[in-house]
Amino acid sequence: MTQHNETPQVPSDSGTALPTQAQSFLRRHRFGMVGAGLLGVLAVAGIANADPNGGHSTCCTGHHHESSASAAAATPDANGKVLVTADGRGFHPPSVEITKGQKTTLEFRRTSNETCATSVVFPELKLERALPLNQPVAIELPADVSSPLTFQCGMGMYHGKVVVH
Ligand SMILES: [Cu+2]
Repeated sequence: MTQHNETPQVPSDSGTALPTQAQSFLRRHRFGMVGAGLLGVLAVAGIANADPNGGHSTCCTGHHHESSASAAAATPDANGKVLVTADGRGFHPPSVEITKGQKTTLEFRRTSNETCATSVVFPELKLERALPLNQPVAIELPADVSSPLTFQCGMGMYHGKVVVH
């Protein structure tokens, strides 16, 4: 592992992890990054500086945090069902409001291959379900569900939540 022969000494502003992370990111994502190279480097620089885990730079390159966006929470229909789609921007809607004691089913449907949300995880329920493309996956919530109940993609990049009233 002698990587430093051509690498210029990086000034103190960006830390030591950045060059390696940026290189591996670009290797992995070149197929999707044509024409967006500079943008990608800038994005990775931001991720590498902001994320001490570093584990997220390989997934969800177009990730947008949804929590501050128009977060109109969805509520169940007459059958107690809520539809949630997963695509390259995350889960829609990112927030679901349910009524305590009412049987509720979340029906997930992944509508895009351009997403790493190929599964959905409910950490509090210790539940993970695969999300095959364009196939409904129904998850019935337990009656005694705690609030808020969170769900996320398999790598923990996209998040959603269920609030129980
Ligand atoms: Cu992800």
